Amino acid sequence: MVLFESGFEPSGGYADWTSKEGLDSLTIITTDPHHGYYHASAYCNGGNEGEQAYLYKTFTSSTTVYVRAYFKFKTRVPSAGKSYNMLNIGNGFNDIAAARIYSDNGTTAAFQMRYLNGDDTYGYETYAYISVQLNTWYCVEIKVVVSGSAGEARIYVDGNLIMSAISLNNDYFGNANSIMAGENYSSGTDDHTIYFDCVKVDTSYIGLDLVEPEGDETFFEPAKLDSDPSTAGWGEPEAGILWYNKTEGVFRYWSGGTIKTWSTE
Ligand SMILES: [Ca+2]
Repeated sequence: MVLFESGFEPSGGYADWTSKEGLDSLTIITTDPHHGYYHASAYCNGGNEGEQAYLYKTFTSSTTVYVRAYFKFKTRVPSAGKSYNMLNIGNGFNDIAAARIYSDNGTTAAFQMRYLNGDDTYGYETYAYISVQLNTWYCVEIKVVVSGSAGEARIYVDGNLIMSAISLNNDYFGNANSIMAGENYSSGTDDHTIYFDCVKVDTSYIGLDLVEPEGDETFFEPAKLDSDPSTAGWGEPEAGILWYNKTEGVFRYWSGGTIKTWSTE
């Protein structure tokens, strides 16, 4: 069951999120979307330790929650011994599990998982086999199962499970009912930017966003389509990118992980 979804379409805002948090800069821009027309950009100026610029969303609490988002790290990796925390599942503002990138040398970075295990006590696991590259979109997904003894925290990158912690005691704060995406306690003192897009929360595994369609197709800015084909008596398009297939003469759009044809029914 989908609990929340935001790709910042069709109008480029974040009104569907609960709040923007942190003192650093979080903006919605069109520079380099993973999908559609808009994406988020979180910038920390490096003035303080533990800087924050992120979007916060609460939803119906659940024992099992997945969150998936795409991230592109701009500017620089964390300085030596530091991390950028870009995605969390929590209960309120309390973290249950987080996806981060960590650098031990200030030159290369690795994905890292932080997970609750005990009474406000956290464990860490670092996956050294992927060297995180700048200017590259990564599909990052976290799974948590909340339990006093059989809790789980897992991280998938680009559809591959890379880290798992099981048999956790992670119910100290209660069930999962929130996510945080962007810069949530970035450490180090270097200014940097993280782009993100295509955020989805579900009670089941989400996986990769769909690949770009191939063939004789033309993409439109969704905001323009909102006003145009409605004159033909068609219903409102669902959120997500729309395009026109010239060969078949139909509009198509992404919804629920599949390609659908946009029509009156
Ligand atoms: Ca988008």
